Amino acid sequence: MSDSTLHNERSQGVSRRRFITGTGSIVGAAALTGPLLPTTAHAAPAPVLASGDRIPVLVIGTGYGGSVAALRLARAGVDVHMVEMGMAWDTPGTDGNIFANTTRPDYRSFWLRTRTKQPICQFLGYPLDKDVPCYTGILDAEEFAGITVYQGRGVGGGSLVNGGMAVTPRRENFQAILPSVNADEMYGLYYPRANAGLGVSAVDPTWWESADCYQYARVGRKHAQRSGFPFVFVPNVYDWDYMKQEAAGAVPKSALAAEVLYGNNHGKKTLQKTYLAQARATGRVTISPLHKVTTVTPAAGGGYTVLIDQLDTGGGVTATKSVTADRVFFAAGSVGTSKLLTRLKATGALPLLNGEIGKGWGDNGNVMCGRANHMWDPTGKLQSSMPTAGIDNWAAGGAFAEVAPLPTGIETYASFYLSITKNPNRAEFSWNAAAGRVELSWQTAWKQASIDMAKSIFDKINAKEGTIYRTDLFGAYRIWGDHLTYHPLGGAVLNRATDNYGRLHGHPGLYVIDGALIPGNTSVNPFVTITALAERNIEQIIAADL
Ligand code: FAE
Repeated sequence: MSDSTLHNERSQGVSRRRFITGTGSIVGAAALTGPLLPTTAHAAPAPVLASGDRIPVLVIGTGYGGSVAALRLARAGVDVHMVEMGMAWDTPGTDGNIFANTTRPDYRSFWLRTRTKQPICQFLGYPLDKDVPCYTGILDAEEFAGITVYQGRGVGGGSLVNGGMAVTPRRENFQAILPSVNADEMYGLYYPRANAGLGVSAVDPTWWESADCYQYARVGRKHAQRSGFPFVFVPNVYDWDYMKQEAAGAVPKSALAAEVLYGNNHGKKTLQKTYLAQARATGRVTISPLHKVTTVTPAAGGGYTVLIDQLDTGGGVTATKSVTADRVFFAAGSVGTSKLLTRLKATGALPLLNGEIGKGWGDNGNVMCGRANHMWDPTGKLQSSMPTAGIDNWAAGGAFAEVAPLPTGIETYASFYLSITKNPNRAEFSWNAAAGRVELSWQTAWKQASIDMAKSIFDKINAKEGTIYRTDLFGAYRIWGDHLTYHPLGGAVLNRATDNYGRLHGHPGLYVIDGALIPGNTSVNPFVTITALAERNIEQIIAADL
């Protein structure tokens, strides 16, 4: 302890000097005049990590779990370094926009691919994928043998690319999924805290009823209700006032210009605008983009040695840094965290992790489909890319279906849905030493359970409306988008691979704080639950460990 404290003070002194030279006097002065807080007298960590740094806390990943950890630790007076393998996404491209449009993918759109791999790969028989320059783009379509897992890459993680649907699950579903967590605390304290921190709000129902851009959702409601299904509005993190101004033509369009999958240039409250902005405002949080953690292993003098590859925008490694951290938070997302931990356990870098590492992974039961409506049921050529509603047949049929946009800019007469189902299958990550990679045991056939559950809604609607499924979205004559997930969950499950607050067994000072903690599904879209659970866990960790 004394050793590591000494190291700490020395390196923080260095960090502070670097920070002041590197960022100028205004921020430096603000940091110095801020309140003195418990763990250190030195206010600001280094702007980017340098090899040899000794730091109190390293957070791997800048998505929901990582952002919550950084903000709360910083507010408790702890200097935090975040490393993010993706880009900062704070600089416009030559077209003046930071992010590419969903309908016109370009070099910014995909993580190190030479050809796009769009979730909907065909339309009206035409293939949609196209060649793009290889670049550290924003959306990763990570391919395992049985499933493609879509994830956000960059400062803000999944918040950069997601639909912003901010759904708190029904309490009984949450209790069934995470029985070791006190639901009173979650629903009384941590879900409200997460919703406030994320800037979640509901769409104005009066505006929604008349807005052209939500005609597709009103058609979705009509069809759901005519078949007797509960249709529920769900909140979102989009700035609704901004969207109203978009609709009125008063501001640059974003949700109404089909921006979502490859980033949103204006109205979405991503983590960059919420948790991470507040974390940075403490003066105690630095973020190193294009830095990818490859190894974490116990350090001789206490704490953990972390190896980090610095990347260029072609994915090449330009430097490898070695830093020592007293505590490391794994917040690399369900897949990122699980892959790291599985490899580090198998290769002996973290030998004391328990046998639950890599287990309990699920796809949140994701399956997509489209329905072909009659000509008298147009869904509108203008569709907001931010969904507002879903069909809740969880109790009766095991499916919650998001009424999703298909923002093509033309009238498609299509209704499109992302269903979240109670798929019981769970996969496991394992280390393939010969191939030098982590594999996932998910099988494509396991999606049949999800298809059956989704059919509990859409077969009935089709029968009632006299309509059919679309077969032109996922490849020739395929009805179901059963090859992917947007919602990876699990792999380092709470109270199994970790204790009941995310402390990894076997290695004190290592924590998991992201979607890897959740055992495979959340019954609804997951980021509010990931955020709320992180809020719960970090509060306990700060109180008990720091
Ligand atoms: P995540 O946000 O994925 O952050 C992990 C971060 O770690 C990423 O930025 C990675 O680049 C980074 N990283 C990974 N490995 C490393 C490494 N080795 N070194 C350094 N950095 C690393 O994790 N959820 C909803 O609730 N509502 C929605 O409407 C919704 N729509 C979605 C739409 C799409 C297209 C996608 C892909 C996802 C959607 N999701 C939605 C899921 C949601 O974004 C996801 O559950 C969360 O982002 C997961 O949060 P985590 O903190 O676990």
